[in-house]
Amino acid sequence: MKAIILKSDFSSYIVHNDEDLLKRQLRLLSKFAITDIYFLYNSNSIDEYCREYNINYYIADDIYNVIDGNLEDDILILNGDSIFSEAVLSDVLSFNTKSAAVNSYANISDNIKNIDINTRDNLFYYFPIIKINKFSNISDYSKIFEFEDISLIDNNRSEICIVLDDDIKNREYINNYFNKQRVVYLAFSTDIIHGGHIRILKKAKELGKVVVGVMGDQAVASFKRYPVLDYEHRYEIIKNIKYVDEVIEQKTLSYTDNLMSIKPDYVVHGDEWRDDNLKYIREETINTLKKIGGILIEYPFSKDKEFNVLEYKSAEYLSVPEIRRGRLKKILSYKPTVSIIEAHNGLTGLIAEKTTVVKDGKYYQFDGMWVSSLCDSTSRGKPDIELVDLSSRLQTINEIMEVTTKPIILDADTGGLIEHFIYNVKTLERIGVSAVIIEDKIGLKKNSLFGTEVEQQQDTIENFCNKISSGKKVLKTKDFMIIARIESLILEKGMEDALNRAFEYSRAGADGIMIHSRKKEPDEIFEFCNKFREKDNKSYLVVVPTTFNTVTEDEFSCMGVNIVIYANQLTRSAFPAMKKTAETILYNRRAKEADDMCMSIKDILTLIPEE
Ligand code: SPV
Ligand code: MG
Repeated sequence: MKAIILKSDFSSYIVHNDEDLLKRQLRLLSKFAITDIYFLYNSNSIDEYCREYNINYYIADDIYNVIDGNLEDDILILNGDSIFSEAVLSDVLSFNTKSAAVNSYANISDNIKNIDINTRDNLFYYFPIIKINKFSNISDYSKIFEFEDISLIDNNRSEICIVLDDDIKNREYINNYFNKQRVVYLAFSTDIIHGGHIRILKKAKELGKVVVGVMGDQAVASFKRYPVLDYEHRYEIIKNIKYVDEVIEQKTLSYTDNLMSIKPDYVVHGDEWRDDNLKYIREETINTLKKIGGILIEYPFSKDKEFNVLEYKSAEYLSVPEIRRGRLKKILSYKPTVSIIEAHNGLTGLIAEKTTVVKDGKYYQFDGMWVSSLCDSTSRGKPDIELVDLSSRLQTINEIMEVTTKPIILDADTGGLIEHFIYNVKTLERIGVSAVIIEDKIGLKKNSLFGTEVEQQQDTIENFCNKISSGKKVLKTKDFMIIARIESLILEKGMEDALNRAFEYSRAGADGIMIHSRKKEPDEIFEFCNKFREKDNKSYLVVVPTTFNTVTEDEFSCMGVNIVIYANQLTRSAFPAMKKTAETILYNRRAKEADDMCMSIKDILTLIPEE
């Protein structure tokens, strides 16, 4: 890397701490091992300064000759009268595009000019830094200043200014520039602090006082995996990093509240959020910064493989039974209502694990999975009558567990005989399932949504309580939950029976109550929730809104519901789609007509990555 410094005769401007513009530039360049420098204008101090920084210098009078003679190397072109931070220089040097320029900030005074992308004509006069990459292949170097092949790394960075005249205003500005304590804000959601983060923090520190907002667990879990280290741990670690001056909590994904309260000069972030699922937060942050006169600075995101490995390791860690099992209770401790979706194999498990949506600037994802008896049976082509035995159900759970990290609730039908249930509960707890839901029926169980159309028998309160307490007794951890499902409304036994059973089951040790209904209107569910919550504020309340599907999670939340289970929608949507495809192929005696109904071959091949 070589450098060309234009207009170094401005070097007599005092910048800061007795260091003039030229000396400052040479110090920064030598710091980045740039020690071959061409000067377009001579200055008295060149000799002395270059000796101090071990710089080989050359005097030239034509910039194009210098460029032509040094095509085998990257070349940095600087104006001798521009001031820029070390962080900016480091950014320009790391740029791999054809060439890079950096813009200056606002019109500070008439003499310190802003470079605008539209002011091409003035560019030669005003640009602060340009890097010409040796692979640029720019055929006509006189064109480089016409902005054809130049990408701006940022056109709004206040840590650059250009001084055109030595007047009192400029000196004042320069002094303010160096003396003002700038506040730099970063939000951290990560629980694995690696070299990439430290590099960004170090750069942030060069810009000013570093304030880090540590994101709350709920905010983190809303857009990526559940944090391996909880908020308190993460806060403690970040507080003790030497580049961090202050740590505060950022409760939400949105930066806005914290930005409005601390009004930082800069927000620093890796550039990966331009395209990932935080891009909406990025836009919101830019808008908020506009209001407070701050600037967003984005550094290239670290793509080091070793850091990715840490991420895989965290996912692996989260899938360990000990960790997965307790996560449902943890999420319930900070989220009033969790959202659970059915999974019946690895693929549907991945959908439950990875699906995210953004609505009104908020991120949503499912909190866990429901291994439904209906869907587990249906996917095997069997009726939902407790025909699929626990060993087979365990295979399904294992398949899902292999590729996911989220907590699992098992639909264990009636739970079977008490003698069997206590064995099964131990197994489920051991393998990392978070909760089992058993329904208060005996005999040949049929799906609840048949209601009274088929013969179904409800268990006695006594026997079912016995089943619950026997299961609770054999548990080894506080993480695993037994949830009692009440079929009174399904079997039209009345609200009073349902409530009576709910209180009895809670007394027997059930961690939660699932109240089921097959009515389209949610009235009986709401009535139950209200009446139950009048007396019991502790037990978790669970609903499966298959028929009463107009109610939103927020509405359930207001009714005191803690777990909403979407019990069968993946199976119910996949089946008609598959059937239609099969019929279309059969009808046309070829697959072409079905192609529009299918994902592309490329997509299916890359859907599941090898790692
Ligand atoms: C299941 O998903 O298997 C259930 C819920 O038990 S329901 O089908 O509504 O009975
Ligand atoms: Mg079921």
